[in-house]
Formats: sequence, C-alpha cells, structure tokens
Amino acid sequence: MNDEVVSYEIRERVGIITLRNPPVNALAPGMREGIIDLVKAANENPAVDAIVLTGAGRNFIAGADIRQFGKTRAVTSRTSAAAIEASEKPVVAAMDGYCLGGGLEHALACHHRIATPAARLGLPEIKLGIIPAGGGTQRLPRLIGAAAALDMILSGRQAGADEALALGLIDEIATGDLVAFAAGVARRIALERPLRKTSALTAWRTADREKPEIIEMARQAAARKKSPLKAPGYAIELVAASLSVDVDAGIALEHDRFSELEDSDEAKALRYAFFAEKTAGKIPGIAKPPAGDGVRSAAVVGGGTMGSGIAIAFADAGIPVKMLEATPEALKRGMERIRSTYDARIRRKRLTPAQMQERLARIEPASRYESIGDCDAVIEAVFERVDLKMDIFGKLDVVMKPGALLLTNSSAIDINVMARATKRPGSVAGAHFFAPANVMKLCEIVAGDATTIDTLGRAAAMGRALGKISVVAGSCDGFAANRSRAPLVTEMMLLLEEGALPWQIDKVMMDFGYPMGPFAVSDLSGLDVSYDTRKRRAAADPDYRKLHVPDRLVEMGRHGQKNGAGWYRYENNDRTPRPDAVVNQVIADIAREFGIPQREFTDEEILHRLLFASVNEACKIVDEGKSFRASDIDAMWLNGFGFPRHRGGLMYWADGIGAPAILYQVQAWHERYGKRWKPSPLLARVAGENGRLREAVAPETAFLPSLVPQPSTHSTK
Ligand code: 3H9
Repeated sequence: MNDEVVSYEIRERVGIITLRNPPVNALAPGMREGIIDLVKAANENPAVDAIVLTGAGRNFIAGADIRQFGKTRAVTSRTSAAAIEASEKPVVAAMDGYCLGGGLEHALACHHRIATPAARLGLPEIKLGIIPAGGGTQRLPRLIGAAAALDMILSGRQAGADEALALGLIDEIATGDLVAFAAGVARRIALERPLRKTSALTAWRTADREKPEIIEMARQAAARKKSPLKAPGYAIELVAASLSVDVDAGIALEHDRFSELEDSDEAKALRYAFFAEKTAGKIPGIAKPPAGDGVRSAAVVGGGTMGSGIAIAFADAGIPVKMLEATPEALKRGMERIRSTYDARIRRKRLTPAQMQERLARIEPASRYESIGDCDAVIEAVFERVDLKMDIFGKLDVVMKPGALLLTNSSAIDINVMARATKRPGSVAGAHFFAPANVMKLCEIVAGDATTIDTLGRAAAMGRALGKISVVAGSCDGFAANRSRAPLVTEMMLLLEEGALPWQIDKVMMDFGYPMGPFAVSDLSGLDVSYDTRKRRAAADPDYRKLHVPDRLVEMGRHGQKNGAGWYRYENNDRTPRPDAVVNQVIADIAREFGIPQREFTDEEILHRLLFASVNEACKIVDEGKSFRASDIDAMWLNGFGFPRHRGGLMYWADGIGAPAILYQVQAWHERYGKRWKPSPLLARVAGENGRLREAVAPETAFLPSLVPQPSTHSTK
C-alpha cells in the first residue's frame, strides 16, 4: 500500500479510505493498489462494519492519471472497482468536487453513493478518444438506464448533484461535513443485506430492452455527426452489450476496446491537446492568478457583432456587463443583436425564457463613458481604426477607476499604440476574442511592451472565468493566432490565381477534419472585414503581395453570407454555400490579366501549401518570443480556428510529417515563390536535430520584456 496517495482511519466502526493526490486526486500509481488492500483490510477487521471511500481536499477523483496512459499499469481500475463491489461490507462513495472518469467508475462499484451539492459527476473519456474502462460502460446503464448512460458517455458532460440524484446516479446529497455524513450512512446500512451491487441490477434491463430504438437512435445520431473518432461507436456498442450480455462479458469487451483505443493516434492527439491547453494557461512569472482579484463587473465599448458577443459571454458567465455605444440607435441595435442570439438559443432549446431574462438583466446599456468607470475591466470592441481606438483609450484613461483592466479586442493593431494613449500603459492589454465571441473558446491575451504581469494574469483569469482558454501572445501584427493563420489565408487566395477553386480547397480542409472550409468561414465573417487590414498592410509594406481575388469580390459588393454572395452564393436566407460561376469568372479574369499559368492541384498539395505556410510562420512567432511555446499555437488553433482536435493542433500535426520533410518543402517553395516562404530559423534548427516542433519554446531573452524573469529571481546569493 502506498501511504502517501491513500490513507486509512477507523472512525466508530467505519473504515475511511481517503485518496490523496492533489489537486484533483487523479488515479496515480499506488492508488488502485491502496484501494484493494484497504478494502481487504477493512473486510478482515472485525472492528469495522462498513467502509467510506472519499478524496482528500475538495475533489473525489478526476479520473485516471492521463499522464499514465500508454504505460503499463500494475493494477487497472477494472480490478480495483471489482474489489469494491465484491466487498462483503458495504462501501459508501463520499463525493465532493470532481468525480470523473475512473473516479465515477469506482463510485459506481460502491454500494451507496453520496455527493455534496458541489459535486460534478461525469465520464469524459470520449473527449480523450477513449471509452470508460473501469466498468463504466456496463455499470452506468444498469444504474441509470441506457438512454441516460449514452447521453453521459457520448457527451462526456458533467452532471451536478441535483441532476445526479434525479437520474439515480447518487442516492443522497450530503449536508454538513461530507465524511461525517457518509460515515453516518455507512453505519445505518452496515447490516443491510444483500448488498446493492450495481452490476447485479436487473430492473433496468426489462425497461430498456423494450426500447431497442434507444440504441438505434444513438447509432443514427453518431452517423449524422460523422465523427472521425472510433470511441463513440464503441461506446454505443458497449452500452448495447450491457443490455444483452452479463457484466463480466461486457467488462471484458470494454477492456478489449479500451486497449485498442488507448494508444491510437486520435487518443494520443487528444491527450496532447488536453495538456497543450493546460500548459497554455501558465504564464511564466505567475504562480497562480492573484486571489480575490477577479473581474466581477465589466464594460464593453461597442455593440457590434464582436461587442455584443463579448457582452453575452460575460452575461452567460454570470458577470454583470455594461455595453457602451455612441448613439441610442447603435445601442438599440446592439441590444437587439443580443436578444436575437438568445432567441435563437431558445428556439434550439439550449436556453429557457427565464434563463434568457436572467442573462439579459446582467447586460446594462450605457451611453456615457462616466457610467462605466467603476467596472473592473473594460473591453474595447470597435472597428479596426487606429485613430478611433486611440481616442477611446484616451477617454477610458480618464474615467476608469484605478486598477481597472483596459483591454482591446483588436485583432491586429499594436497594443502599444493604445497603451500610449493612456497614462497607465501597464494596465493595457489585448483580450482578443474570436467570432462568434460567445461561442469560440479562445481568448488571446496580448501583452504590450509595458503590460504588467499582474494585468496579464488578471486578464487571462478573466478569460477563464468566461469559460475560455486564455493564451498569452506578444504584440505584433496579427498577434500569435491571426499572424500564424495569415499565411494559410494568403496561400488559399494565391492557389485560386494558380487554378484551384474555393470549393475544392474547402473540401480538402473539411476532409482533413475542419467543420467548415476556410472560404465558407470567410463568407460567414464577411470578406469586407479583412479588406481594410489588407489595405493597411499594403500601405505599410512595399513587398506586400496583393490578393487580387478577394479584393475584386469585395469591390463587386460580394461581402459574404450577409448579402447573399461572397465566395459562394446563398439563396433565400439559406446558409448552404453554393458554388457560383461568377467567382469562377473573376478568378479566370484575374489569372488572364496577370498572366498567371494555370494548373491542377492534388488534395495533398493544397493541404500542405496551406498548413506548411502557417507552420513556418508559427516557428517565427515562437522564435521571436511572441508566443511562449509552440504548443500555445496549437491551443489557439484548436479553440479559435476549429482545427480538428483529433489531429492535436497545427504543430502536433506537423510533427507527424516531421520537421525535416516540412523544411525541405518550404525551401522548395521559397525558391519558387520567393520571400514569403523564407524558412524560419527555428524550423531549420528543429529539422537539423530531427526534433519536435511542438516542444519548441521561446528563447527567454526574446519574450516580452516585462515577463522575462528579473535577474533577482535567478540570484543565488
Ligand atoms: C479515465 O478516467 C479512464 C478510465 O475510464 C479508465 C482508465 C484505465 N490526469 O484543469 P485544471 C491536472 S480518463 C492527470 O487546471 P480545473 C491538470 O493537468 C480521465 N492530471 O483544474 C492540472 O495540472 P497542472 C478522465 C490531471 O479545476 C491540475 O490537475 N478524466 C487530470 O480547471 C488541475 O487541473 C478527465 O478527463 C487527470 N485526469 O479543472 C478529467 N485532471 O496544475 C480531466 C486534471 O500541473 N481533467 N489534471 O497544470 C479535467 O477535465 C479538469 O482538469 C478538471 C479540473 C475538470 C478535473
């Protein structure tokens, strides 16, 4: 038994087994063995009548230790859960906080389950490309029925204590001290026999067997989703098996399926994505976001698409927000936009009218700067015009209370420009949201030269409070996210001039796993949005390569879905993109005008041309210290651009091809197309070492001056 990760005490004839692996009690080596040994010891001890299984701190168990996947386990959750269920003395699960994956599976094997009101219960394995493997696929449907079990396993979502009680997933909600409450229950049921074993439950069978359509509906829904993953299909088959075979056979099948999935490419990529996101949240120089310093009220300047989306994100997160607009008409339009977003959610049954009212009540329209001065944070979300932004930051400087975060949602303009318009540049940073701001999970936190660590930490914590993945970047044109994607956009436009078509490129990217092709996305956000940015870049950079096709389409008035024509045409308010001969004609005209030779492209060439361009740029971004780590770029692409998660991220995917092969191709395109393909020194270095791009980190000296650890930190006095 491992004393460090599991402890045991006897309180008035109840043996209490406590798992100890802070912060979330993930099942590390030694814990399963500890459970088995202690259940045995409690059974052999005549001074013990019943057992409580609990977690130290504020969580039960957040699941198997994800870092241990792919390594040999001496004892599996299947075995320790079986030992619990086989106990001759009742075992009571006492759950607080996270009770996920292997944690919930151990609880399912207990004879009685108790949770605090704060408990969150779920089987999130599907998000890691695997299936529950501690008997969860067999015990859960036996306990709560096949339909509810499928919902939980396939969504990976967490249920709160009230829902868990209603589902029959727990027996009681604890009041007062959890362990004392659970020990009391353990004493109460100590002598009840037979013990209630979840695998022996049969009532569910009759009911569920009479409804074979439950499984069929799940199969059809999965087929419609066209998931590239194996795990959902396996999970459905396993729940189906729980209806027809005995528990041992079901668990054996579960074990086989899990063994196949554990080291699959998709599961490895999804595990990588999990840790890339966790790592992205870490800012060197900050141990933890300052406690008690969270944003409790916010203001958004601008009620356009982005501003209203950001306001919704705050309202959804329960944070009161003011929305400031210049004119009553613009304010009215912004509030209408918000209301129509909520109406759409009600139509899709994702929100109740009462919830909508609650959230709308958190959004206060404002028409004067003075009225937002007391907010903890303000986010400017107006047009990308430097003069306008400078004017706004000057006004914010006057009205905002000391210590307020002054944030801009700019997607490209240098943060230092806004910072210089204030007398408190240390409080100014970027909080760059991605459209639609209330949906997309990325919040890019951008540091200017003067931004303090405290400001960055608080802005990142604000993003997390909104349910976003906050990733820090340095200030440069496009910051890290858009700057790394810009070469992809350039290449997709230039491919058109060379003979590819938007729908062909979109298909390649959707086959790769994107939910939408990049041209369809551009139609959604509007072709006009990037038009001004291109003009600005062209004016600033004499080498700028003009993108003729999108410019011409914008000049023809084709702005995308919003006016029914962009890269595609749209009919009668239908969002289906339809190829349009007008676009073929524009492309052909431009190729002729500029004498560009036409040719055919393979799918692989299209994919590589788009993504290698961005890999090369991402390497430059890391090398210049505009991102802390290459894996941060992956976290950005996954959460801001819909990069297929089962491919891990841009840099993870690139490693699958290998840095040397990418460098070779980048060099070839450099010779052929010129400067824009100049290989990044970091790419060349990693290729020379045959290393991993995803492990690249910024040179300490290159990163944001205020964030480089100060000499005293390294002092060895
Ligand atoms: C499973 O159980 C399979 C079984 O069926 C059978 C297997 C044989 N492992 O996210 P946070 C770390 S599959 C290792 O910042 P939060 C995390 O990296 C597993 N580490 O806190 C971080 O470390 P650090 C099913 C883990 O409050 C620290 O804990 N379970 C694990 O925002 C704090 O985490 C899951 O998929 C883990 N399982 O969110 C749950 N979990 O400080 C995955 C956390 O060094 N976990 N860590 O950066 C989560 O979804 C979230 O972490 C959780 C807490 C919701 C629990």
